[in-house]
Amino acid sequence: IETTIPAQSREIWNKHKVQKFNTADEFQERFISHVEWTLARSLYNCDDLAAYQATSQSVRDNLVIDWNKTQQRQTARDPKRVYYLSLEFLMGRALDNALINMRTDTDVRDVGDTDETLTKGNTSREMIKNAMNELGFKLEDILDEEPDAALGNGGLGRLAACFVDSMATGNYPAWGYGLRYQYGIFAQKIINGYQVETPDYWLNFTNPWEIERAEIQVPINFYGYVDRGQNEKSTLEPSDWIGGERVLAVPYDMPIPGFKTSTVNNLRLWSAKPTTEFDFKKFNNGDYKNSVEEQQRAESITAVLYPNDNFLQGKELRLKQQYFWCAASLHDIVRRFKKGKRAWSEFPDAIAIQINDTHPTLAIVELQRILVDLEKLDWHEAWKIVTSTFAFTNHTVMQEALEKWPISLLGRLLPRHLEIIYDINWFFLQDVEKKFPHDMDLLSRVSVIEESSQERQVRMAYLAIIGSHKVNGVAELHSDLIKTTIFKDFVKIYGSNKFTNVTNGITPRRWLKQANPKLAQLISETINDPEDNYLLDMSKLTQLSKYAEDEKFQKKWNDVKQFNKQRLADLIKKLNNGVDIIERDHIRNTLFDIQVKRIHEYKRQQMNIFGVIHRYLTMKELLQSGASIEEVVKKYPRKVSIFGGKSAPGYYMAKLIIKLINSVADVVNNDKEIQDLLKVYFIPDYNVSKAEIITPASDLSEHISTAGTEASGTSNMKFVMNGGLIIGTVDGANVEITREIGEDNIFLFGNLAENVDELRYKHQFHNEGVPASLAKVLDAMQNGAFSPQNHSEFMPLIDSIKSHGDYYLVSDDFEAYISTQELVDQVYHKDKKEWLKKSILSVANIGFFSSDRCIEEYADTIWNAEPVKPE
Ligand code: 6GP
Repeated sequence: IETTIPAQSREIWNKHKVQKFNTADEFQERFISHVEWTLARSLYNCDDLAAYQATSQSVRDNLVIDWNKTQQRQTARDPKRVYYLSLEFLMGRALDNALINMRTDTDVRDVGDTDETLTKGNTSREMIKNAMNELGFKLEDILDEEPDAALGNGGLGRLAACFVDSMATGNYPAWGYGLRYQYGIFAQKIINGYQVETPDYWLNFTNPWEIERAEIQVPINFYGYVDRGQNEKSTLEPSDWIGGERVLAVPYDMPIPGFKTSTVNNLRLWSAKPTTEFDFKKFNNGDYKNSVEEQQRAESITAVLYPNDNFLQGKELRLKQQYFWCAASLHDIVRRFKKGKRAWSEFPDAIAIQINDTHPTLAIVELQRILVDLEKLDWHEAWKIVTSTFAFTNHTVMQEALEKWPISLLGRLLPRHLEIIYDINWFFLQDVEKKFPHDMDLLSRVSVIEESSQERQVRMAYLAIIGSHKVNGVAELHSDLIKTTIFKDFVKIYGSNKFTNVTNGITPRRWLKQANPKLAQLISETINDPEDNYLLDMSKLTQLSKYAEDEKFQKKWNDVKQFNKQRLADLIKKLNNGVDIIERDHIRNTLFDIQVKRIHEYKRQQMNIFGVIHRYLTMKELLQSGASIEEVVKKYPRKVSIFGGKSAPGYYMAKLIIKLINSVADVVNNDKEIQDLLKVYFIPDYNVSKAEIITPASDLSEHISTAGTEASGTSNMKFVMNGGLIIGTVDGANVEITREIGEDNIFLFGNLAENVDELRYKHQFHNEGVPASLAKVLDAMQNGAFSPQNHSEFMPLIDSIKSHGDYYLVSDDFEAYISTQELVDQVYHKDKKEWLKKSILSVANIGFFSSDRCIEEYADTIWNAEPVKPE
């Protein structure tokens, strides 16, 4: 590898080579130097926050050494590189994860300490925990000081975070590219039952996990015009894009440590800065303040994450974010490629770019622009390179999420890119015409330009398909659906080989080892794997099967669950102003029923809360007809319904669902007659670090989307991996989860995706009313049972079912939902052994859903990339 340091100086460099800490002692020394030198604090004013920062800095030091070596190794071997472009990386906290993944050079085991934690599944984490204790700090408290890196909305963003973990763990030479938002997803407060959004200024106390690369500044242009000289060349020839607004993109790097490997990959997040260019005209006119203010506006590009999940909000600033990030990332990728001095035609052999949904689609156009306008390649030669480089993952079939940008906006912001899009479309439509002559309908259906009545728009998904060599869905059902619905015409045009499936996965390091240390320990003991190798090969979990009915083992298994339920109850108490929702003594025999995810009508939290209301009303009826509490308990055993999730700030119906949940909680939790038999709680500000406490505590979790709407879901995998059972519809990855764990171990119900169209049609034209069980619920709501001050408060939820066609088919699935819930109660309370057996068998067979498997599939079938293993 090249360097400008003269040969004779290298000896000195090597003599003073930095070293990782390997022992508790060395860690403490490093910690104290960071307290003193990095934070300029001391023994006398080191609080938990400072301790968190000094610990993170120390751990980061170790990671940076491996990070540098990883980059050097990859530069030397020059393998095919993978770039994962995602507008969202919902990383959560970094420190605990780093402690679990990090390797010290000597892979420290017992360091002479007799603390019992050192004798079990020994990792650097235990070593540091003890070292912290000696320094006067509790690791748990220190970890709690870290704000979540909440640079994402939901499933799509968290998937990207699991992927970078697995790519590092699998030693893939892979980088993530995203944006460094100053404000992540808003913090959610619940005030009088309503969601209130407050800003998430997560960088407040500075972020020890990022390394600013201030020396790299990529100029990014917007607006302006295209110049093709005097004699009007064709748009296919190199053209100049001139003028407009200019900002700088500065990268911040986050080290991504693999598990049980010294590979540390990079997540590069771009931040917008003003240029140092200056408007001298304004300045000379004496308008110094305004000339600075305009520049300052540059920073607004990366100020805030758009808080919508599965929904397009067509704002100019969002399009600016997208281009800013695509252009900066491609500049970086191309610069790195050029260092290798290879021919352009080899670009696709050197690089694979995966685009996470359509948000990075402009990267396709930008690469074409770079190749044609700047590198002067022939248009078709360039296009061949582009299409062999990109691959596209679709994450939703929801119409309202499919990105479309008005031609007028795109053309103004990116005039040259619009020309290129037109040309891409032109050649594409010519090919279609050749294959399917005179099919005007087909041409207009697949055109990248939608000629709708109001405004012509660019269909980003179509552009993404045309510009990629592979298109994948995220679960089998979803990948089949996109081929028969939204992308049907493209299957006809390209053949079905272009379309493939990679079922989602989750990282077991965070979602098992980190979130559920007790279960992880029980597993490693039981399958005799003290080194936690099962976290790399989850098929090892099948060894648990033989203990599924072993009473002693079942007891241990149950104890872990009880511990985790207690931990969640403690969190809820803290969030609930110190008031317990469930009495301690009752936790053990209370079923924890959890639904946590973004609030969306298609995810049907409304059906869940209607089910709770139904249960409540029926219990009341039983009591009023003279039944004793004991008799009621027989039919409706103790249960707490826990909800959590954010609504997009502008999503009226989702916000109303949150309010309904809180209003029902208010009534049910304060009903003396019902006692502790039924409780409802909405956990405010659901995020990754809360999910780590919530997920291990479920007995049952709900994944009850209208069939065909949830592309995959990933929390379903997390809950099962933590020994919770699922109630769910035949949707997304629930289908494959069922196949893996067995249909006896999951509670499926409801209509199938194939029947949805017909049911919707029926609602439109023959309104048959709602089933009696649901009518009872809706009537109570309408009578103000949960809104005594305002009986019509929840009418929009009622109307959407009764009068507006029940698009999400709540009325069609409600009875099956209720009866399946009753079945759940019976198994849980009547046959605990059976329940535990299901739970154990589920974990034993969930290995398929490790994101390691998922990344391997991408590498083999889409990227054609190989790992680069450290020696
Ligand atoms: C989500 C899907 O809704 C979810 O089912 C899936 O598990 C997840 O992506 C990861 O693939 N989609 C989004 O969050 C989204 O915004 C545009 O799609």
